[in-house]
Amino acid sequence: MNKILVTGARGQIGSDLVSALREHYGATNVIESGWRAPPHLSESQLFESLDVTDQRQLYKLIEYHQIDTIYHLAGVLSAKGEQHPERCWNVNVNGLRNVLEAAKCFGIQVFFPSSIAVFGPHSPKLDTPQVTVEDPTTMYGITKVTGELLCQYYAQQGVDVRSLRLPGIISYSAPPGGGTTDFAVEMFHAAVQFGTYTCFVRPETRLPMMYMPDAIRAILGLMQAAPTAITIRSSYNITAVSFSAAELAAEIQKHLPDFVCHYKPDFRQAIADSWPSVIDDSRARADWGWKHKYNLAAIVEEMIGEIGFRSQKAGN
Ligand code: AKB
Repeated sequence: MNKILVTGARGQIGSDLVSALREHYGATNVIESGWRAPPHLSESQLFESLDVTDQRQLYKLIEYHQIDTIYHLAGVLSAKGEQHPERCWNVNVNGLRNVLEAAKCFGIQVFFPSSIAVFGPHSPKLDTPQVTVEDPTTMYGITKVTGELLCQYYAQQGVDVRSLRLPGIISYSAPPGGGTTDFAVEMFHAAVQFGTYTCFVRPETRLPMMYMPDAIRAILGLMQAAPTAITIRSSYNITAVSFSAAELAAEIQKHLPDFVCHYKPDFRQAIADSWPSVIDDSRARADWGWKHKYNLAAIVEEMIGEIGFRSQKAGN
């Protein structure tokens, strides 16, 4: 029987992952946690306030709910991390260490989202291999490299911890919060609502991306794979598509021909420039059968449809 704790449950990935987990494992077996309780909770939605840097609070919650699986999504993303580096280190590293210590203590399975941010200017930009130079320039990237090493260390001590180096995630249900790949999601919303967007990276900036339903399938697929299939305990490279800001704008214009995109790069350009454009995820595909479903055209079609439908419903 799975009794699941999701940290950072109200973030971009958490919002969709919690619904998928509730569908798979039953609503009452999934406990959401985060800084603040959401304003509206139905009776079957279990929520606990949790600061992952507080080890005692975490242990109490695990014991009380008899948790056997943690999806540890609480974290500070790349752009926010540059504005608050100390908080980024504290939440991303100390929070993860608390979760892994608890996992060792209570025999808990853990999912940890790493990122393409582990790579840096000396990592190959194209087909970035699973094992290569990792020299991140951001505090966020540094915390993810450290996190991966912690995962590998605790795995050697018997913890069943599994991880993915996620690319930019695109979704319509919850907004991303403080990342560099956020321009992609922002562009969709601005295109539908205002017909214009000022993008904070240059048009030729190309990054690996993935649509949320693919990301959810990847996370669940990894966690459900037989332990013997998992040959990498630091973190798997994983990807779906790579496109530039200009290619995304052009694909959106196929649906919204009047859409205009302007470009005004800010500090996030340097972060994007330090990351790979296309990564090689062949180990994930070979080890546990990872396969993406959505290409750029399919992502854009669904995103435009869903955002349009939702803003019509909201009367915008
Ligand atoms: C970010 O932009 O910070 C994240 C990531 C790629 O890890 N989306």
